[in-house]
Amino acid sequence: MQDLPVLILQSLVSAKEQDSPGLAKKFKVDEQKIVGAIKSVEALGDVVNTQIYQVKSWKLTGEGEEVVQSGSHEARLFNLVPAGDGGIEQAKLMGLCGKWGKIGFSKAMSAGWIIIDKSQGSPVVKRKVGEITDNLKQDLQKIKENQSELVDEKLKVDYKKRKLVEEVNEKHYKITPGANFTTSITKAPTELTPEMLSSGAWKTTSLKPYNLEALGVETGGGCLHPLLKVRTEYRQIFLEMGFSEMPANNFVESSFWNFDALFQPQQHPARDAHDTFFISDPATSDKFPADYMERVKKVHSEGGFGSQGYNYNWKIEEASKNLLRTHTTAVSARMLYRTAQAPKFVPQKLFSIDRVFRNETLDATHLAEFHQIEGVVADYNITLGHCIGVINTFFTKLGIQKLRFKPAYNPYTEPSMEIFSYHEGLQKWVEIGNSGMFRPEMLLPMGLPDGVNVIGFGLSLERPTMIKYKIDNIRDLVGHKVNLDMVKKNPLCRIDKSGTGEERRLEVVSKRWARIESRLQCLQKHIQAMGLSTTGSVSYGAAEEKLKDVVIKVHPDKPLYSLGLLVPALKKRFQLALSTHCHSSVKQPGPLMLNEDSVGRSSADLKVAVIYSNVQRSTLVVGSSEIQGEENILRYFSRLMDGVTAPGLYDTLDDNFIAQVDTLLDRLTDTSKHNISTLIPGILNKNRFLAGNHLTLADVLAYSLCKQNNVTNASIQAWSKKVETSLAN
Ligand code: FB9
Repeated sequence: MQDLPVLILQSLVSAKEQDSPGLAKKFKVDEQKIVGAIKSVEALGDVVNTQIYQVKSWKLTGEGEEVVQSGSHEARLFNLVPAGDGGIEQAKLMGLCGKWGKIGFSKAMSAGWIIIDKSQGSPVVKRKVGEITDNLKQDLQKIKENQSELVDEKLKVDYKKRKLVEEVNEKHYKITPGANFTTSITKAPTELTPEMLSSGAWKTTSLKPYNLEALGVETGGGCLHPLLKVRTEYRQIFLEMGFSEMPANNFVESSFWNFDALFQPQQHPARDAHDTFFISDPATSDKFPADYMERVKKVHSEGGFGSQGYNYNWKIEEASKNLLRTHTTAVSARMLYRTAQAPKFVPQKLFSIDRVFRNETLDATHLAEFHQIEGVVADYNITLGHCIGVINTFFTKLGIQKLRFKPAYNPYTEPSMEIFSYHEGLQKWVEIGNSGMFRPEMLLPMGLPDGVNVIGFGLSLERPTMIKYKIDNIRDLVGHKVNLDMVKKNPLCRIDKSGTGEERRLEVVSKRWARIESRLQCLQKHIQAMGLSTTGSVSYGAAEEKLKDVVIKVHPDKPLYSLGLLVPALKKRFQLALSTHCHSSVKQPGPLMLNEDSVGRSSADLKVAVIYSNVQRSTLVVGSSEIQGEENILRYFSRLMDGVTAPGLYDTLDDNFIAQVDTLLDRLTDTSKHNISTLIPGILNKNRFLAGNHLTLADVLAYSLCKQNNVTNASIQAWSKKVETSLAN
């Protein structure tokens, strides 16, 4: 398409304002193309001013498209019912319908199109009417052609419930001529060339200014897989507890260390190929400490150390078979044996987090391999109590308080316990690990001194990672089907050790809502006191009037520049009477709050009187209630403007975004912790505005705070300019 940006600029000559949907229709191109062209014109500096606004519109879902293609479920079912008295067996009819049969049937029944005749034993469905009109299909057709306004609101809500349509927030652009408006786009040269230097053209050529705001090319760079992020957290916890990491970098292990050393008998079911991946080449190992192997053979076959053993014919062939380790407890066995070789026993706290392999039936939470997290503590006279204690300390550091221990069985520990914790979100006890006291039949053959006990506990890395990143199918976490974006973009794993992460945030948000609700209640009480009802859609009339007659006490050193910014938007919605007064308590009044075409108070429907007075924080007085703080006064005005005039500054944003803006407002007002001269550039960083590419109340407040504190620098200046222009129009 001939140079779209030029066409758009030319369109601004005739009409002083254009918007992206209009331009898309005008130039019969996809709106995204228009948005792209607008962005390239925007990059030319102030040739145009742009403003984003959101429009809620209805879109068909996949199922909605299907209804438009082949008719509503109820219509398709009706057409399957033969006309006349014969009808069709209900069971046969449902057999003919797809998964939409049930909804089609109930809708056709409630539409009075069909009846069920149960008089002949098995129910027969018959037509109740000769023909039908598929209104649903027609309505969806209208929505498909962007004529959703032709469909009744209540019906649209019902179609939304049937997941046939969805409401989408479409972002559109409004553009107006900027300070340096022109229709000719001369692509300013971006490079100083030798020719320019030699020809002297550099003197007259204006080079394209560097766009220091431009987002650099996303530097790919590596990123940690979520599993490894959680591993880092678990490793940190072990190190904090004084554990040192075991070398677990050998996936291939001998049956001896994986099973025999752990006193797991050679006929144990886990040792057959159903559960274990045996290696065909090299099939066997032969490097074993002979004396130690002898002792293992003995304890298995005839017992010893007070144990009767398993009394079977222990074979070295079986022990020499190589396999993919089924648990990192094999590594613990090697490390405990090495510990036992030391001339003098040294207590040990060891951990490992690495891959183990089990030939298991694959399902949504099990693959043939997973990462085992294992902790081992070896010392004189440590008990099961120590085991429980260590495990409690470990999980407390994970923010998991309430643990339960259930007796269990492992071939290499006695007693053994499964570990359970109560999961608030899942509202149930979840098995989060296993543990036990390693058997003397395992420890004593190694040569560990009498009296040395060893506790061990283990869990998987995958399970906590899936919970942390809300992944319910392990194939979305590991394997070739993983979407790399999830890997790249998954947030930092910050295990909230206070164990109240999500709840904490919800608590904060609910506290915030409680505060807002309490403000509302006091306002409503105020209205009631004025003897006016607040129920139903009775217009508040006088009460509402009262709401829009406000006095704002402002300290002259902290003028409300934010209100100044909102005046153009307020004027669009109200007959605004804005006046500035000075209380006798202040010597030097602050700047005048101007509204050049301010109407007289008598004909105004929004009266704002600013009184410079000796107040700590700016205070808005409405009726008998007060709102303290510039950030809350702005919330008040944005509620008054309810998003019609100032799209998306605050109230009309979705909850999460409001919470984000709220956090920004708190940070901006909490000067005890933040100095805005560093805070704002820090937040701005690569964004156009404080909360991203979208102007919000946070920018309005920050703008005012910068002016109040004469904080300025290049990035703040550029951003302030954008805030002013965005709100000026
Ligand atoms: O990880 C497991 N569950 C788990 C762990 C953490 C979690 O979320 C954290 C709170 C945030 C949620 C769940 N399990 C162990 C329990 C079950 O999932 C279990 O069904 C599956 N287990 C694996 C083995 O499956 C055959 C998890 C894996 C497991 C089991 C036992 C050990 C290690 C891993 C062990 C051991 C051990 C025992 C004694 C001495 C030394 C080691």
